[in-house]
Amino acid sequence: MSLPPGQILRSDFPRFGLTPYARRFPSGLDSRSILVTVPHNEAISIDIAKLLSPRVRVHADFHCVTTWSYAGIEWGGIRFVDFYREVIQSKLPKGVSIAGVVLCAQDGYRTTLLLEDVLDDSVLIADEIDGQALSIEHGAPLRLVAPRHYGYKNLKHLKRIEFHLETPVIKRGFKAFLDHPRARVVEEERGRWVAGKILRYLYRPLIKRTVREFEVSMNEYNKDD
Ligand SMILES: Nc1nc2c(c(=O)[nH]1)N[C@H]1C(S)=C(S)[C@@H](COP(=O)(O)O)O[C@H]1N2
Ligand SMILES: [Mo]
Repeated sequence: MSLPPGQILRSDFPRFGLTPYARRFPSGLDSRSILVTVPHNEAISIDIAKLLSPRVRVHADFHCVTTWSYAGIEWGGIRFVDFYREVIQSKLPKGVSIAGVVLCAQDGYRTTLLLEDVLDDSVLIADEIDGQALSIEHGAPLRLVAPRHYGYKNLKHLKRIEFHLETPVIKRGFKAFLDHPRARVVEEERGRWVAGKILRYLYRPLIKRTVREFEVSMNEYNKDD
């Protein structure tokens, strides 16, 4: 199997992220509702389970910016592009065109994607992994799946999607350096300003500690239950 540049295959699919989020867990695991905002409109709540958009299954590999990859996941859900056509397009005032989205998660994590990237056929709002309901580890109850983009664009515990007229900017200063507006895996867009080839070596040493921290937090959460 051939991997994208700089990636190393793992045999497991770890719970992962930025460590401040390791101890934050989702609630409302049975709900498939998200809040949606479009310009010049009130936020609306959409129940994904009630949409006409067909359910699909997509096979994909997962690539974290820190250089680990996990192969052969089957995600289940609806295509973002179908959701966009069914729910969003009719709510846009005439002449208005969307540039990008801000995705917001229950744990406070946020990320952005360009509209053209999020409307790609491979992008899902997913509620299943390998034929099972999404686990807490991998983003319950809903997660964005964008397999052509690094893991950090694949937001877990999705609670709100904002549609913006301008390319959204949510990270400034040092944090902006970690966040590429597109983060395409084939282009090795790991971050801004510094080449992906260099970032490989800065990120790789963080993997072990991060996996451990997320694992410990998950075990503590399960113990309290
Ligand atoms: N809500 C939320 N989504 C998130 C993160 C997070 O910390 N919180 N981390 C991101 C990063 S950096 C990665 S690599 C993937 C990890 O997904 P996994 O835990 O299913 O392996 O989730 C992404 N989405
Ligand atoms: Mo990541």
